[in-house]
Amino acid sequence: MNKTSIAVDIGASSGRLIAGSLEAGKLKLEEVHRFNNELIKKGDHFCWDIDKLFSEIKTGLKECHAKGITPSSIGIDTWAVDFVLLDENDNLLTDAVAYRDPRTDGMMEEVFEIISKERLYLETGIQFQKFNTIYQLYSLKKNDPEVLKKAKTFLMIPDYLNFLLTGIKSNEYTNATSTQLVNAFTKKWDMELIESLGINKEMFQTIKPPKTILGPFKASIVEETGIDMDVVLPATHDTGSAVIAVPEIEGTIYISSGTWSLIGVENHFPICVTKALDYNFTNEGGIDYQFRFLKNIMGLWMIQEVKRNYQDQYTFAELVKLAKEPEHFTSTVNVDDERFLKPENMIEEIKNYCSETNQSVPATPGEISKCVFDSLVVSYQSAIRQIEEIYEKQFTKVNVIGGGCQNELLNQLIANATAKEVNAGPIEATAIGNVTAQLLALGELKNVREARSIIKESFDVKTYTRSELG
Ligand code: LFR
Repeated sequence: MNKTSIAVDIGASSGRLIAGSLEAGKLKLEEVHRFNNELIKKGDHFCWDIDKLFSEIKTGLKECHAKGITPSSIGIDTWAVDFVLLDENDNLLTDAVAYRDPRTDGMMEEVFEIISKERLYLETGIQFQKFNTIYQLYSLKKNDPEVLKKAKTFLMIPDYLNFLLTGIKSNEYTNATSTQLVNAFTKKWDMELIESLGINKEMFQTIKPPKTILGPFKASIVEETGIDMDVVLPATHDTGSAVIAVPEIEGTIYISSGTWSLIGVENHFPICVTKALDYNFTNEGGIDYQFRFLKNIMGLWMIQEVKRNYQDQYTFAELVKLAKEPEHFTSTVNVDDERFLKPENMIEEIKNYCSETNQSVPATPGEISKCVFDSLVVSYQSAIRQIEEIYEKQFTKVNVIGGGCQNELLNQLIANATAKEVNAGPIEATAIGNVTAQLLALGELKNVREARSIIKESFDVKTYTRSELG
């Protein structure tokens, strides 16, 4: 009988447990449990409710048991960069502070006084985002040095959830690279860099790559959930899992479309040239030590916040529909401006930006939404131009993957703006990539190449080309 793996995929707004297995040469998925995730305020900081997330995983495991699903393994992926610290008794020393928290304001500049931006990029290949773990740790060192001194263990969010399930501490490779503390060439913690920042290097764990069988559930978890299996490491960074599910990667620019839009290409080695630094492209570690040469674009977070600021009066589908109406409204914002990372009110921030840049100020939900989608496409187009400049070649295809690929308007706008073939799908890219890594570890699949051709046969992909109206 074919083996089943459970993908736990937790994003900024929701989490799911999805069972995946091979059936008659195709990959089949079944959603077992879904729950909400959101930022909560704890004291002065925006945090993730890590206890709730763990309890939802256990609820999902009980659901598996109740449904008679008997998985061989489970793998967890989440967003990147965030972490917790544990004390000598393995108790939490910190909350799971979220990357949109302003604690890192100004930290990047302070770190550059210790290590130059160029050196940091040459060694890690990682883009400069003020929320990277390196700046979060530096902020702790400045504002809460005692906590950092007491810390015995550094675990990123999926690492911590894995620890709660198995009692085993480790740092998974793909997520570790997002800290900007891993050397892109040795694939190990850059201890010299960590020391130069005055951060305790003992707390970092051995880095383990995707496809590692971490170990079995603790007895207490088996008892509580009624189910027993191995924890396997997928690419625990969600984008790392998602990109595994790009069916045809050669010659393709992908956009992993969710809360963020991650736009880039897959590479066999890191590209740390000056132009890549200037354009702020990252080289995040992937499965089999491939690299994701990509850029973060503010993504659907913009429309998620707009929806929230309209008190959820409109669904996403309604906002998309409304965005089609104001045909002559053309104002755009620079979505990558930090002011959109966590504004008080996204609608007001967009209006202010338009007014400050002497453009028509959007007034209706349709104009606001059109402004968001048009602006995202401007940013995609510019990133594509930069990739083509660095690669000195033209790409003919764009593959949009993830939940955001269901936005038909956005797909069409990309096709119109780029004149490239836009392939939308698979929607469940992250869960597919997560399950794939586990099935590889279990010997159900041979390699990523084979997995991609199975993924191509198993899931719908819709093609968009430039329309005459565009
Ligand atoms: C997407 C993502 C991005 C990362 C951002 C913050 O969910 O993981 O890849 O840059 O969230 O962690």
